[in-house]
Amino acid sequence: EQSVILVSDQAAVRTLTLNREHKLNAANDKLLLTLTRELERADADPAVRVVVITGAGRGFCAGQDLGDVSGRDMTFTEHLNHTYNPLIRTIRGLSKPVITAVNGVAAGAGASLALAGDIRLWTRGANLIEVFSNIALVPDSGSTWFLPRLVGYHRAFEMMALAEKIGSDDALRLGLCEQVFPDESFRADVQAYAERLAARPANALKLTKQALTDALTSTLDQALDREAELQQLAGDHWEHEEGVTAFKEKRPAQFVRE
Ligand code: T3D
Repeated sequence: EQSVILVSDQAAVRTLTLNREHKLNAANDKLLLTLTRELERADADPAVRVVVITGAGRGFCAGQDLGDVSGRDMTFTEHLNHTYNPLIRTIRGLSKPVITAVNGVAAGAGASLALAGDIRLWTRGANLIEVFSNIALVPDSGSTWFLPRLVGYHRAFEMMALAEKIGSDDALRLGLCEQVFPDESFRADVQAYAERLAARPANALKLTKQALTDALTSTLDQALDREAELQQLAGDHWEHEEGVTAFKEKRPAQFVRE
């Protein structure tokens, strides 16, 4: 049986590819649980500095596999707590940067997954649909948290209520992605971007992710306290010394040590 998640390493970048091409990588439980496990494995592997999540074929992820819902022996609440919620929590809690490389349509929970990355890279032809209301469900897997923080309540509500397709130009304008690359060179462009990120100071990036994530739900006072606490951890790390020394010696800093 073909694996639902393909795992490949190039340089310090681990790429996890959703692999249910015939259904635009719609998610079944096996895909969701395997993806979560592979993210945890990538986090624990010292050779990996950046993780990329992408899709095989012409889609990124069409959300929940609708063929798998009826006859399920779990309630919706149980199902979300068993599959999607641990996945999104794992991405947001990962100590390494996660790039979602959105190679095609991202719909429903697939849209939430696309938004959950630390860096979101899209192909020109990609699009995102908060498709849940088409089947009279509530946006889940973090969409209700990510989207209003990016576009505000009103635009988020409109996107969710009308389930209209957002193309890459609008996504860039609205802040749903950081970069748009041509379809033809997408895989190579994502790899090059990921390698650039992998050369950055890993400890400082880990702490930056923690600081930003905490600040999203804190007061300014709390954020200032948290910065002061995390800055100590950054300042005590060899990366900081290397950065300062490299600056003084007028050479590029070397943040990767074997
Ligand atoms: O716990 C819970 O279960 C709740 C969790 C919910 C999370 C959710 O994600 S709910 C939302 C579920 N997703 C959808 O409702 C999306 C359904 N799909 C679509 O609306 C469209 O397929 C797309 C807009 C994503 C893409 O359209 P298009 O025209 O590019 O492709 P297509 O022809 O519709 O799809 C291609 C094939 O993929 C097709 O199969 P076929 O006819 O060639 O055999 C289609 O049925 C299949 N497919 C696409 N999405 C799904 C799917 N099969 C199962 N589940 C899907 N979600």
